[in-house]
Amino acid sequence: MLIRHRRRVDPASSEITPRVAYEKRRSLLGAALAAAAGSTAIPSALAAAPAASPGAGTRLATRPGAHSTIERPTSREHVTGYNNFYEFGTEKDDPARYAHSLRIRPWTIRVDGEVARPRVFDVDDLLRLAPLEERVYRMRCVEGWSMVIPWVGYPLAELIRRVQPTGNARFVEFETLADPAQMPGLSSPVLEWPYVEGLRLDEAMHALTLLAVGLYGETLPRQNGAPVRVVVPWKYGFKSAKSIVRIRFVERQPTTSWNRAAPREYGFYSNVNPQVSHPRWSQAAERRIGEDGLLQRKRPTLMFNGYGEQVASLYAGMDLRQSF
Ligand SMILES: Nc1nc2c(c(=O)[nH]1)N[C@H]1C(S)=C(S)[C@@H](COP(=O)(O)O)O[C@H]1N2
Ligand SMILES: [Mo]
Repeated sequence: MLIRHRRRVDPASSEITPRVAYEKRRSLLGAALAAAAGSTAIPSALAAAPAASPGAGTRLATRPGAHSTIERPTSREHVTGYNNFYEFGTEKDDPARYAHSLRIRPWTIRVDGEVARPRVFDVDDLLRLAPLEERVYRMRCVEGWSMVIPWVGYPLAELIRRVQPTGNARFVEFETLADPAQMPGLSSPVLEWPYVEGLRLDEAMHALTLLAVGLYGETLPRQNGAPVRVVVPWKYGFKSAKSIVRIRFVERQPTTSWNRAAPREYGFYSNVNPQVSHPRWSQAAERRIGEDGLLQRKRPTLMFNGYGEQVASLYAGMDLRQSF
């Protein structure tokens, strides 16, 4: 178990992937994606008014949102070709290769627990729940790489206030799809399925936290967590759960998949923090995907992934070495 786990997170393997091999994989992937896009082309009218049931890669009408970084977005090829989505395998190109089997319609999200108005949302209603914004966020994986991704979505708070959390709701648990018929990675016990993540209620309500339904102006590709996921840009990537089927409001801090798999390595908070090393490597620097020439220097990792001004107050008085 430890060996399998080690293989997954050791950043060295991706660092040493020969550039030529990587480029070749990328171009194959690009061709596959182009073919897929052609076969699922949808009339452009949908951009103005999302259809009853748009598939993946459908144009969305968005407006620019707050908090976007001015850094150059990572190429779409990398954003959709270099992924972590263990339900489809543990290699970075597995999600793009295998996620085609994910059925994204019909899709519902059950929202329940400590709320006055529990509800089952159809994903197509979620697409219209609030105005769709484009938010360009830096994202940092615990493995030591980062990307800049132009997400489409709206604050998760929009959904949360509609279900009216009770006074007992202190945490939010996200449960994601676990269907072995659609997800070949579930045959591997690398994590306990379903993949579960969680946030404190105030983190979930924070203006930066998105319910994401798209990227690069289109509905989410399957490998990025279609049809709906969360995006929490000041935390390591694994907090941003993909392909969510249930959101539960609870009183106690939920047990999460990564914390259960390796409690010493993955805490509940998992705020990006260059001062707290992963037990097996430093978190002080990161490799920006797409800039990974062999001579490219790493970038220093910023506290809260550079979003400290917005989120540091959430953790006032907490020892972030203890609550890592
Ligand atoms: N359901 C699910 N969500 C998940 C994961 C996963 O394996 N399963 N991986 C996480 C990790 S480790 C990262 S870095 C991000 C990657 O998101 P991206 O591929 O869209 O960039 O998704 C997160 N969400
Ligand atoms: Mo990650």
